[in-house]
Amino acid sequence: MIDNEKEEYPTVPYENQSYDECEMLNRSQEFFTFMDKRRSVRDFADTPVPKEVVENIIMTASTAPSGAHKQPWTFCLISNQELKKEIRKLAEEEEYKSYNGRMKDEWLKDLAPLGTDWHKEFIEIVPWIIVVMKKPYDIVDGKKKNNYYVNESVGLAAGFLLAAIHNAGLVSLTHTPSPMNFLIKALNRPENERPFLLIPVGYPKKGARVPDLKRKAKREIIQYYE
Ligand code: IYR
Repeated sequence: MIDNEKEEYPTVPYENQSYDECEMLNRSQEFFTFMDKRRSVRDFADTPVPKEVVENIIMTASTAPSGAHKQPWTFCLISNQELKKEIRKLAEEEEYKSYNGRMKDEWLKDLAPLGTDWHKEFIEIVPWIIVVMKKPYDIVDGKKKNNYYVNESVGLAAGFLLAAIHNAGLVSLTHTPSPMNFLIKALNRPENERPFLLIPVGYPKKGARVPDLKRKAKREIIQYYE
C-alpha cells in the first residue's frame, strides 16, 4: 500500500473482549434468557421516561452495521402531545380501513391471538414514539447518492433498538400502520426518507398482559451442517 492510500483510509486496532469457554457459555445463556423475556406490549403507562435514556437507546441502534457504513436511517423522537394526537388520528384512519377490508380473513385470523385492532390509543398515552425512517438515498451537494442494503441495514438497527429498550427496562411495540406515508407529511420529512416502523417506548401499564406465545425450539430453527 502506498503512503497516501494509508492516510486516505485510516485504520485503528480492533480490541476484542473475549472470555474463556466457561464464561462464554454463561454469558451466552444469560443473554438468551434475558432477551427471551422481551415481549411486545400493547398497554402502556403514561409515566415519563427521561429523554437521555431514549437518546442512549437510539445511539445504540445506530451502532448497527449498515451497507457501506452509510447508516441510512433517521430516528424521529416524538413526545409532543399535539403531534402524538395527530399521528394517532392518522394511524387509526389507515388501520380502520386495513382491519375492515384491506386485510384478508386469513390475516385477521392469524392476528386474533395477538388481540390487535384498529384502535391505537397507545400512541397518545406513551411518553415517547420513535419513528424509524429509512433513507434509500442521501442528498449530497444537491445530488442523489444511493444507499445499499437499506432494508437490511435499517432492520438491523431496529433490532438493536428493541434490544436496547429491553435492556433499559422499558417496553415497546413494533407498530406498522399501513400504509405509513402519512408520517412523511405529519413529521415534515425530506424526500429521501420513508417510514419504516413506528415504535412506542415506555413502561407497561400496571397489570398489562401479553398473549401466551411460545417461541420455536432449537430443532425448529437451526439446520446443522457439521
Ligand atoms: N399493522 C396492523 C396489523 C398488524 C399486522 C401484523 I403481521 C402484526 O404482527 C400486528 C399487527 C397493526 O399494527 O395493528
